[in-house]
Amino acid sequence: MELKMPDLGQPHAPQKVPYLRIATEEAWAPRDMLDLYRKLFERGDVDPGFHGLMGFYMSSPSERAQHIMRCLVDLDELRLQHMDAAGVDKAVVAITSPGVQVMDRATAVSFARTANDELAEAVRRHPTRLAGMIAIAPQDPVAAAKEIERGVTRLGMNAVIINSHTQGEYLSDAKFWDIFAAAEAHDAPIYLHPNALPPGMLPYFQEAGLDGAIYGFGVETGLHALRIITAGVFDRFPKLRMILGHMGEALPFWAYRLDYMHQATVRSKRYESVKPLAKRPSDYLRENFYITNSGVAWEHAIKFTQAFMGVDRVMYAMDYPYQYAVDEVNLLDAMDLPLEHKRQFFQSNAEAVFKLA
Ligand code: 1DF
Ligand code: MN
Repeated sequence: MELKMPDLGQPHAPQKVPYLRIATEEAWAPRDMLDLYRKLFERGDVDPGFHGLMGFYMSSPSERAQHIMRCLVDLDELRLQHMDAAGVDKAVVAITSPGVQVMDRATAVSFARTANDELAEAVRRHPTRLAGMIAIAPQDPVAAAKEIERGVTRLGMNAVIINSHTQGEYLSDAKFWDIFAAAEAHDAPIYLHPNALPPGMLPYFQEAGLDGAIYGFGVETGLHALRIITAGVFDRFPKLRMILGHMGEALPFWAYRLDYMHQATVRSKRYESVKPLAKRPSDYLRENFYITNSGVAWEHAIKFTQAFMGVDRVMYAMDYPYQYAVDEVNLLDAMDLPLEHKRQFFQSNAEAVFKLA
């Protein structure tokens, strides 16, 4: 069998379908966060990955950057108009990467709160069209845990967004685990979304133009998820659930090798940091994770991931506005899948994971 890459034709409006389309990795930016970013860039000494990412989008005259900046700040007419044109019934919105994770601790804690209030208000304006994820500041794990509680109990949000590493630090470090305890206690899945690469990783990718969504994002976010798994987080918090975009950052494709080599590493006692786990790495992927297809409108990859994860753990995402490609919706509608599996992919898995209905 030949696995063809899809051809994207001229966009045409998606057809009416017997399921709702719920997009689950949709980005927004509070205007005052962008104002603060602007000040950080003017000051000069910012993280180079952050500068290469948001510094680009906020200053480039290119059509792509201008379009993205216009879309990012809107949670009303423009966004709903774009959703209508793409046939997206509901968007689960999260603060765009890196959110508050580049800020100093106190600023990040207060910015996360106001961003969540602002997003909750937009969801109240458009309750049938929007849902939100809770932004937190990992810089202050205790405050982050409280914000998860507030987001779930007061703001009606049922998932948390974390934009990968926080200033080069990974959630595999036990100092962050109050965040996992709160997410588990409130049954709020954590969407582990990409961030710009940390300084030690960046040059090898950036010099080839591969640091961003094309490749670097997936490598770094996949690494982050694996660090969480191998640190034993899911043995300590067995009910904790996480979500990965971009086809699980390719981890399902790695699963066999991860299991084999993890066991070999444990047995040979090669690293002090690699301790035995209760289960295989692939078991945590299948039992504690959900995966979205953000960025990948490719039937073969989606079917493989469904076969690996189970059809109830793979969800639709558009990654608006970074990949606003209306024709991808048509490709996904046309996948050779039973209607019930399409409904799970586009609608009912997201309703269950984000408690939407
Ligand atoms: C890009 C892609 C930027 C994704 C994003 O947030 C993002 C990009 C700043 O193309 O630069 O979320 N993405 O998830 O693929
Ligand atoms: Mn994204």
